[in-house]
Amino acid sequence: MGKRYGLFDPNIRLILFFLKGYPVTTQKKETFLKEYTPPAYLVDRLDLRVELDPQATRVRATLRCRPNTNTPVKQPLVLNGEQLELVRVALDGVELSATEFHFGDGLLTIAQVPDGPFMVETETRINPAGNTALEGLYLSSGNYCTQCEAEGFRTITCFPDRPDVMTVFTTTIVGDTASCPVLLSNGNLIDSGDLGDGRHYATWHDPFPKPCYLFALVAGDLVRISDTFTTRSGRQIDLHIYVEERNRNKCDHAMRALQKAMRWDELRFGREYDLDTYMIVAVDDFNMGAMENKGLNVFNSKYVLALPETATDTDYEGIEGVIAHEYFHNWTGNRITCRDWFQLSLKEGLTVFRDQEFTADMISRPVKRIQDANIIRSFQFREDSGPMAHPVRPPSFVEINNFYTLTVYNKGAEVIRMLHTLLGPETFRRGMDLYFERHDGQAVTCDDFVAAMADAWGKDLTQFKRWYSQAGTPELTVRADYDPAARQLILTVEQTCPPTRESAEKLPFFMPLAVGLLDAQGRAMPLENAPDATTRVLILSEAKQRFEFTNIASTPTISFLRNFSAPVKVRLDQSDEELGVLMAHDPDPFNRWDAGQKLGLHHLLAQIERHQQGQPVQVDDRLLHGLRNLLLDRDSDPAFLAMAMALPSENWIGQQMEVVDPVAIFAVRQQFRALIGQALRSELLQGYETLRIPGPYRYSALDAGKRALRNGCLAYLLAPPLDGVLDPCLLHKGVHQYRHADNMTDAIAALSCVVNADLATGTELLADFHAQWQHDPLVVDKWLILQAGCTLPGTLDRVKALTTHPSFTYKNPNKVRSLIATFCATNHGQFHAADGSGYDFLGDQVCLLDPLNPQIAARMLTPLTQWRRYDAGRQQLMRAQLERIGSQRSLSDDVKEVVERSLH
Ligand code: B3K
Ligand code: ZN
Repeated sequence: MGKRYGLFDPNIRLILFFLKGYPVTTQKKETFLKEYTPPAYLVDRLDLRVELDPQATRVRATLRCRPNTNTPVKQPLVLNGEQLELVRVALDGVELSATEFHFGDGLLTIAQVPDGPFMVETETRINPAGNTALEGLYLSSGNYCTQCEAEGFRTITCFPDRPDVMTVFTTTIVGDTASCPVLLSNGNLIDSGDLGDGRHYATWHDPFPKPCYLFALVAGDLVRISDTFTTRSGRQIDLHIYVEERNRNKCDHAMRALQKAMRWDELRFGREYDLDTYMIVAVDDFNMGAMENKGLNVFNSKYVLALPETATDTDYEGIEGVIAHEYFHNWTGNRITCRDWFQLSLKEGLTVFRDQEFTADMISRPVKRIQDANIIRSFQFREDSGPMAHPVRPPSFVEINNFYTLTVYNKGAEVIRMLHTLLGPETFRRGMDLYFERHDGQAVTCDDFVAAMADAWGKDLTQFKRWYSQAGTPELTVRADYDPAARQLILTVEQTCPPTRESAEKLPFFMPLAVGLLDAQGRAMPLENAPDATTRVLILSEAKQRFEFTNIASTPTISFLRNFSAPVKVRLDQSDEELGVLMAHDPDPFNRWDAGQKLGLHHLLAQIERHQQGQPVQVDDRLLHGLRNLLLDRDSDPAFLAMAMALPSENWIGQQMEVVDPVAIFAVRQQFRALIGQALRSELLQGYETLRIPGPYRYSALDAGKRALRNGCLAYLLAPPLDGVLDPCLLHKGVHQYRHADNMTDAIAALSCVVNADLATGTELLADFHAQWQHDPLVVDKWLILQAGCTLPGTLDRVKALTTHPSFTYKNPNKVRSLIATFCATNHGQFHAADGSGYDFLGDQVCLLDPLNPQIAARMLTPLTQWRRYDAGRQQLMRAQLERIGSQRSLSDDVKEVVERSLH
């Protein structure tokens, strides 16, 4: 028997011991936007000296402070400081006695400070090896790294840990020469040397004032991959990616992505990089994707490392997008930052919009738009209708880490996109330029951003700002009345928005609705007031509004909400015939895709009802006909066709149901896939053969699209019939592809098909896969994902067994996400088993994770927050788990906030 890990891992017990050793901080209170007050003191300069030691790192800080002129009344100096041991405090060079300061409840308070500028020095001790929360300074694979956003800096040293205090940092790192040959921090290296005692040091100076959440420190045994970038003004920037030796050969794609992002930001937004060096460090243990620390990004290795044989096309695309996102933060986030954390979307929504635009230019605009709209509809809408619903600018929070959400990020990006649609690209760009010109070097609010846009546009955006203050997804009801005699179409649009925590009554939103009309033959009808003659952008601002279309020669088919021009739900009755016209002819690719989704949804929902009544599932000919046309389409982008071939997601189907029946949704969707696989067998086989790409693997958008479509064909062919056995010839195709693939995309696609079709063969191939890749953590994640996502019976038991497998550890967030979140958040058919076993499992996992890593524990809880959407039996079982978690003796603020919001 192998070594036991998991709960009984001796290392974990050691860590629990260290956690207990920390001073206990009291429970956080809810913070409110309306209570914002400017900082009483600013810190112009911070000199840090960090002497690294795994258990006892010594941090000496010198803060040059001055009173903030905006605060009239003299106040004590209050610095944040948590989970650290305070050794010494001095004011203007004089050590303070115990009565001259107070340290407790996460704050260091010095009551008496001089009227003018003054200097505070502190010495603190911290324990990076005991830090499993991965916030502040911690160790990953033996290397030191930091994560300070949002409030991690206060666990490194005492400081006003708030983004509106912007400081010039100079950081000296002292470390063991042998184990930490590399010592990095933000900005430029200004000094380094040997200390003669087995240690060396490096001093970094960052000339750009920044909030402390952008501070970073990295130290360890890393290799450097370098290249350069020449800016449009001719400056040469050194680009370095730091990784562990074993990953040296996996950085080419990330480096190219960085160079592309740098060029793109110059061309599209006129933004040039400012420092002389740009560094990226890849670490395996990281709570999220990456972090935009000034000049020194720290990345989850998942978003840096790629080789054709280890990374899929999706990974390649993800790397390009995340590298770009963090790079774009240099202007939207770092040079112009947030005044307070309520303004998080100021940087995140805007930066997501920028990375979406970048990826659209790198791959395909329609494909990217469909992907992003899918995220909103499948996941953000769900968040918006659950207990964690909050506006893009939340009015309050207990733990800010719980508000790094789809709403702040992705809906925030949709809000920016609506501005882009309303203003048009040129005016939008002028608004961006104005924003940069006005606020460079400042910590500002979402209001400041919208003001720049309003000024560039010359119109008032007061009503538009409701998107920042009202949560919930607006629902539009659209009625179309065509009068052939008057050749007139009237669209009547009504908007409502369900009540949410922060506001029961919603005022109407202001939004652009892009609309086109098609005639019976599918031709675009010319429209008056339409900039491109066929798409008109209606501006909805009232609760109910009428829009007239004149000179409309025949009954039109309406293409509503083109390009998903607003993040809303739409009710517009359209027949299958109309959807067929849109599916075949809509010049707007988003709506062409969406028409197919609507048709699929319509049939799936009807069959789910039949299934619930015990009747057999059938697939309508119209749907098969539509899918066949897609398979025979040789003109469209294969990536688009791959998405059009996919059935609506289980989440999206669930959102159309009054009471979500996850098991029925899963079963019917599976049967649809199997029935489609049988009915279109020859077309799918033909597609599978003709889409084969000759030659070795190369990542390109076109090839990735072809692989996606081809693997989509394979997935339909291998969809297991619920009441029968899969044709062994087809299974063999999957096995063959897995064994002969020269790249991870094709290998994993085939393996996934086999694992979900035949348990015995799947188990055999999984063992082979593990034997081959057990030393590559990112590939092991894929191995876990396949098993946790397996839709054949018995997955929960296999997942439980995997929690004690040597390849799994609770200390690595990627592993936890791969195993636990894949099962609980994506394997709906099994997680929602009526006996509550899935919920019970998640309850256990959250309790187990919370003392180790509260951020990750709180994320894992998401599926349980949705309990109100299910039938009474499931509601009770899910609720019971939330209550069980809530009753744990010591619970993090992160998990407590999610549990409490979910139950009350
Ligand atoms: N700004 C970071 C996220 C920090 C999350 C803190 N819990 C990554 C990003 O959005 O680019
Ligand atoms: Zn970001």
